[in-house]
Amino acid sequence: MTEPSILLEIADRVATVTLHRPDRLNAFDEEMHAQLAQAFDRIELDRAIRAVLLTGAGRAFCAGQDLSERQMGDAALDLGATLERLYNPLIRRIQRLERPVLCAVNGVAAGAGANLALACDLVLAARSASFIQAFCRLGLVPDSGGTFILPRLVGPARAMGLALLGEPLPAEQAEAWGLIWRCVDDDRLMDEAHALAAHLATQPTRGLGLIKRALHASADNGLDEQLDLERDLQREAGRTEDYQEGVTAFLEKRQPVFKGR
Ligand code: T3D
Repeated sequence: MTEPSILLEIADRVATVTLHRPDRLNAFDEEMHAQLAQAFDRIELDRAIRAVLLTGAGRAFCAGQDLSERQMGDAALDLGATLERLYNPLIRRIQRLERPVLCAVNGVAAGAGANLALACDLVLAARSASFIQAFCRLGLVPDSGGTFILPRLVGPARAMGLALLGEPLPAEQAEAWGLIWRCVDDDRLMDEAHALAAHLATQPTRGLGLIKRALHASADNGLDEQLDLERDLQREAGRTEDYQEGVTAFLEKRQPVFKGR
């Protein structure tokens, strides 16, 4: 029987998704894309899942596109079409999922693998991990949201350097530059990632989803539009059961028990 290229485990309201082609450094082939899409289909439908943890099996997080699928010298190969069909929907659904998506970068993250990690809401990386905008080495353009996300996270000068040079950015530097949330010791990565995912899964899920929506929208909005959006989203948040619980628990001087509703 062939090994699955995506592992999906659901426990205690957390869905853990593992990219699982370790001998190819978890590079994306068509089958891994298909299995990852199925995993997200399941996560989107299951409202009991309140946090997602994405990581990689073996020594790498993800080496981007599996280049052995691109050796055929096919003049008709349309990479725009593969972005449209495979990578772009993946990035969009991570950003639009109204539940927190945490990425544990366990090793090198290259090409679309780097930008997949950076599209997640919180990124923890092992100290030995690195991020490589490998596209320029192949004559390609950073994709999977890289040209949008990188300059917003690290500023235009560093984004340009990363994209034009394709040099590995070590996890510690990535943290210092504000590219990721935190760099942790390798042997602590998965414990810290599981603990953070478990925490997120007990929080006011709808409120967290609205926070995601507001912060993503701020990339394109002016202050006036953003103030209007905050008004609308706060109205929605204020109607949740979790808001009622948060206020009640505060006044009763106890820990809140949020239900994600
Ligand atoms: O095509 C489209 O649809 C457009 C979309 C493009 C999106 C993209 O992601 S383009 C960018 C593609 N990715 C890369 O260019 C990265 C290629 N990989 C590397 O540069 C290096 O492997 C790493 C820096 C990631 C890691 O280096 P290292 O020295 O730790 O490992 P290695 O020895 O290079 O790799 C180990 C094995 O994984 C090796 O196979 P082998 O020799 O043991 O049989 C290597 O060929 C394989 N591997 C690594 N990356 C890929 C890969 N095989 C296929 N595709 C890969 N991307």
